[in-house]
Amino acid sequence: MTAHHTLRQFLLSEEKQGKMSSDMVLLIEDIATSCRIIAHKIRNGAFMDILGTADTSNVQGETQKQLDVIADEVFQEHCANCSRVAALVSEEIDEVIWLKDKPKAGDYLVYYDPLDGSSNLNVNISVGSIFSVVELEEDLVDVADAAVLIKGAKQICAGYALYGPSTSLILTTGHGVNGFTHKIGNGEFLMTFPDMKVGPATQEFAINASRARKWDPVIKRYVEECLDGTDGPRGKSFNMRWVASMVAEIHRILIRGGLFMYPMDSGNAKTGGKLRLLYEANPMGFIIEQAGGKASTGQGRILDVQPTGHHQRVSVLIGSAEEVDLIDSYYRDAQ
Ligand code: AHM
Ligand code: MG
Repeated sequence: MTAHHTLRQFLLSEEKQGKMSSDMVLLIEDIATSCRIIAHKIRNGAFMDILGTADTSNVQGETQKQLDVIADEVFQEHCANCSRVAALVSEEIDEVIWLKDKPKAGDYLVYYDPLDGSSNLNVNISVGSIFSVVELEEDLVDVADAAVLIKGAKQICAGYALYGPSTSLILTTGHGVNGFTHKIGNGEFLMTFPDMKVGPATQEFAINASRARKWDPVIKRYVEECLDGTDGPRGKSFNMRWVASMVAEIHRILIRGGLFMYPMDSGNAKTGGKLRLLYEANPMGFIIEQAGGKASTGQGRILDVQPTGHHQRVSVLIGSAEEVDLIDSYYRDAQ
């Protein structure tokens, strides 16, 4: 049987090679602990009666599940352990959570969605946690929320945990993408997916087709051409998937290629799209780019979008490079 490296062995070896700081090792370990705890709570959620809705809504006006709130508390508690973390930005919390009064350049900002896809919880379908880390660019005399509005291109770490049939932890620190699986029994994350790659070509795409009437002409054209199969301009058959859990869709793409789309359409144009830039689109974009794929808004690279708000939303096209390039070219043609 293959001997798998533990997450700690991997992190310490990366630190030794100068690929990450000792503070980043500690922070990733704290995030991994959060994910272990959340996985346990999800697995036992039905017994604890926590799979349902909380009597609260978040800043986006979405009704929170009890586990959204619990998962956020777990992240807040554990991310605060690393003394270099200056602030947290959570999907579930309106304000930026400042942990330091006078943050210094190089301090970490952690953006996270503690439980993505939580509408899937009570039907026992995969959900996940997403996280992203950037460094503060300058010392702050006073904390100011505008300081967290940093482009995704500056991320120094991103990852997600997928709570599926097994719990996976996928990580990048800008040196490729590596995947770990939580081993039931000893509690370790062991490396099971080293150096993950997204192939350039695919015959699979994911989009919420119930929104088809709201799509712009480019997305309509792209999807119609895929559905035309071997008789159409693409000359090949496409398969379609929709889990309604971005983490599960991105994980599938990392394993076997594909394209994930949540574009801006006439139904979500007022907010700029559905998915959030800082803690959904940016970390997934960084991971997919590090694996050789692409991440675009249709108007440019997601990682180059200058954030204007910490809960900002964005149009998302992520996955195999040939498909993202094709849709980008359709947007250019349409101008
Ligand atoms: P959430 O952060 O409130 O869970 O919303 C994000 C999720 C993504 O995981 C998923 O891709 C999308 O929302 C599903 O949207 P829809 O309800 O349109 O299927
Ligand atoms: Mg989310």
